Amino acid sequence: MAEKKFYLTTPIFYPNAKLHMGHAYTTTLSDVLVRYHRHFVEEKTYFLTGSDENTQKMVDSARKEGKEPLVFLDEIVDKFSGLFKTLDISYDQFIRTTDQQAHWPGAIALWNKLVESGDIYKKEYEGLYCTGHEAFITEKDLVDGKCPDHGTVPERIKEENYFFRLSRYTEDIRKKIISDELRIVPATRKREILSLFDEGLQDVSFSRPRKADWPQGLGVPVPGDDSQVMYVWCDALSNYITALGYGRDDALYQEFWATNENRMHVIGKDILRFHAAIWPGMLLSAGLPLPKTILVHGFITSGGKKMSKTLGNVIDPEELLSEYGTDAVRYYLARHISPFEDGDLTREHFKEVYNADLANGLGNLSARIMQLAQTHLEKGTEPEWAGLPEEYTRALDGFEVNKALEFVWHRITLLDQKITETAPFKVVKTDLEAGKKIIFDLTQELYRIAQLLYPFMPEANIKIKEAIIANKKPENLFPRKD
Ligand code: ME8
Repeated sequence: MAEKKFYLTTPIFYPNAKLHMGHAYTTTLSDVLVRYHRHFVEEKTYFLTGSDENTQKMVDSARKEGKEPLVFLDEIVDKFSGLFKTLDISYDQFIRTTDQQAHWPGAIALWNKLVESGDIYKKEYEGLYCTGHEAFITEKDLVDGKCPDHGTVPERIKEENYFFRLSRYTEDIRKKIISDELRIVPATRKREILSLFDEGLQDVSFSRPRKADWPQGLGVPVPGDDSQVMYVWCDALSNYITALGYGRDDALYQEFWATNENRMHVIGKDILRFHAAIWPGMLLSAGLPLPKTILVHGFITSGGKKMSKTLGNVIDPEELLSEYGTDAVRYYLARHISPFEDGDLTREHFKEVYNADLANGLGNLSARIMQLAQTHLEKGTEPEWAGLPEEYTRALDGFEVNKALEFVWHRITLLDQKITETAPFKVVKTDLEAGKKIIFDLTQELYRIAQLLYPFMPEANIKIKEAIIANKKPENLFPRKD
């Protein structure tokens, strides 16, 4: 049988500021799913992330710091990879949309396909452009003349653009979403996007006149018209196949997109329309296969409110990482934020969860068991692979990473109770062999728990397993925080 494949992408991030908690969330959720597929489902995986660079807001941020945009970009992208490294994100490729070798040939090839299908046409257009969204918005979206999401006054633009005939694909895309040929998860998001189709999809402005203050190398040129660059969402969405070599050396594209049934995008709820309407429209126009699944997660708030500098409730992922470590941050995001709804994070709740679930929970349990093992057992052992519990695989196959961890924590609670009930520390005094057998069994279950933690907490996974094999106490995994 042919080896099974799994292709997963994160959104590509805007490098106009450093990454925030929402970015850390979308990437951690993605990484957990990929690690599960790579390690346990034993599929050949390909995990793509990257940065969305051809944007006005990046140019604005660079200028504000007095930096050349391309220099500014390199610095920010370095910081992105730094954060991903600390978060233990196991991506295979980081695509940058200013990459003229990796990205541009594919973006141009795709554009040419849309032209061949008769879906690109020129039109004079007037509208309100919000740089925050990198999209046109309408008069009725405004509150006090401002974009309600970004609090900025949009720019009135009148220009001649190339348009993409998205309207033509309304019915095709709608059918595919209804039938789950293009699966939108969860169902609430599927309903939300389908209601947009009721009004019919509008054609989209797909290019912008090249701006005088954009350096060479920024903005993918429209083929045959150097005065225009591709609209940033047109160029950004194509990253999912350009990175695989579409339009240049397309071996990976064939392997992970064209012939692979298991290809998915993870995105946040604010960019659903781009992924479930514009992107499928582009692929249909080009005669290319659509993604199979789009997993749409919610937003992270803090104290029930959007994180914002004015409210002072911004939590920087780097800050949590340096205080609590990689596994703790991954744990919180995977267990305490639902992948399907909005979730909340405050410093107080993080600490509470850390102390309860990690310091007193997993950390204390490992220390207790290994103390007993080290004292009473002669050597360490590694249990046979027992396979994955059904509750665990069911949760992860349905992307419910929080449920999978709930299941693991239930096993942790049971194991804790087992120590109390069987009282091996007493038994060894009266019947040494019976006591040793109990302790041995405890180490075996602890080992299995550590195995199940692999996709979520790669460090704890290794440290606990190593301690059991070497029959020693693990280092203090999660020191209590006061
Ligand atoms: O949208 N909680 O980039 P981006 C959870 N470049 N997720 C959040 C969030 C929050 N508070 N805030 C943002 C872009 N996100 C485009 C994508 S893909 C072809 C182009 C999520 O840097 C947001 O939903 O603004 C999105 O999925 C991701 O962070 C990247 O946001």
